[in-house]
Amino acid sequence: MEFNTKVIHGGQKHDPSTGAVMPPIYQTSTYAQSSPGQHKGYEYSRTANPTRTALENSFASIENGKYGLAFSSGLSAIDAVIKLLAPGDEVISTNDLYGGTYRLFTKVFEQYGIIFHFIGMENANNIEGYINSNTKMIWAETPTNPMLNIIDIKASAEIANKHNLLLVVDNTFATPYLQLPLDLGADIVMHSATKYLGGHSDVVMGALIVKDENLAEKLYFIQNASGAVCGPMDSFLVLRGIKTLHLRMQRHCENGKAVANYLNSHPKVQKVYWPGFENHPNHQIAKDQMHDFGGMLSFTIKGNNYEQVIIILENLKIFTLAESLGGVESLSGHPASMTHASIPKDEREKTGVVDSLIRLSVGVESEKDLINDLKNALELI
Ligand code: P1T
Repeated sequence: MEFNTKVIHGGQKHDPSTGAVMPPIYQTSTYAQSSPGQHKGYEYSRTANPTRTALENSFASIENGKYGLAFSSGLSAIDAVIKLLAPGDEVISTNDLYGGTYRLFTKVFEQYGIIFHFIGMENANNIEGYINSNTKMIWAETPTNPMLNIIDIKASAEIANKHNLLLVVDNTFATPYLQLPLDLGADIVMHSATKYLGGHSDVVMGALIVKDENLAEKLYFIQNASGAVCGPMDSFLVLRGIKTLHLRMQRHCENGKAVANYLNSHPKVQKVYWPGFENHPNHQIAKDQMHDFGGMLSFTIKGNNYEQVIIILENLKIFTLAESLGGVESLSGHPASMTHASIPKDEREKTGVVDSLIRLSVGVESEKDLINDLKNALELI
């Protein structure tokens, strides 16, 4: 099946009891047994629930994996991955990543003796210098949040393979419509399904997808043992969202390109971060590993003036100032005070998260209205 068919049919079957085309929302915590241990494959909904199973099969299908796992949030999916490790193990992570991931690594898992190295990964060769006998995992986000840096997945996978490390790719910004990390050699794909997979800003959820059975078994064990699962209603909503992922992503990409080009030519804009520009440092890698460039971008204004940025953010009418991204509606964000506030100022400024940086999640509205909205707000400074 091709991707556009997989988002609708991949891993799905009609409900066996009624023929329902969409899986029912199995709002149940438990399942009757005719005798101890005699059941129809479901015992307790932390372990498995049929609506969640349908979604997990869809996750596996769209990412070209074999096994999918759904969690209560993106962060609980990340939490499950790090629980594969033991005290003393080391992780090499990109230094430009979602602030909540950084907080989970540094404030929670460092307490349990896991060591994280945050490095620039724009040049994959940088990774090898940090590998030692305790290194177990490489954590990559590409494109990165919020600087839209691109990490070469294939080159990172070659390094991971050579040193017997797990390569995890947070595919939240790209989605499988744009890139397929497992096909490029990654071991685990992670998503904040809250974003493009759900697509309608009405659910918080996380996803993991793997090919390897052994790894899947370890992760299913952690999913059940730690228990950070999502409910059947949320599973239903994300499954419904995935059915239009290809249509939404196509428009996100078109609008993202239009907005990036508009901002790039605006006299008050200092710099636009978007991987589709030929002068983006890893534009060629983005072209090779992605089908298009997505709907996320960030920009700074000339003079790096915090007050002016606040004026812009307060006066955008169609772009709503809010955390999150990837929904049909356009959102604006101020990473320094919102999504990346948990990263110390000197650390975040090293990667470019300065006070005047604005992040846009470009939605699927009319391109003309989005550009006018930005034009009107920028006129006020
Ligand atoms: O919010 P949650 O579903 O727990 O997912 C965390 C997460 C993980 N990875 C990436 C790349 C993310 O962007 C996120 C969540 N990000 C936001 C809420 C945000 O506005 O950037």
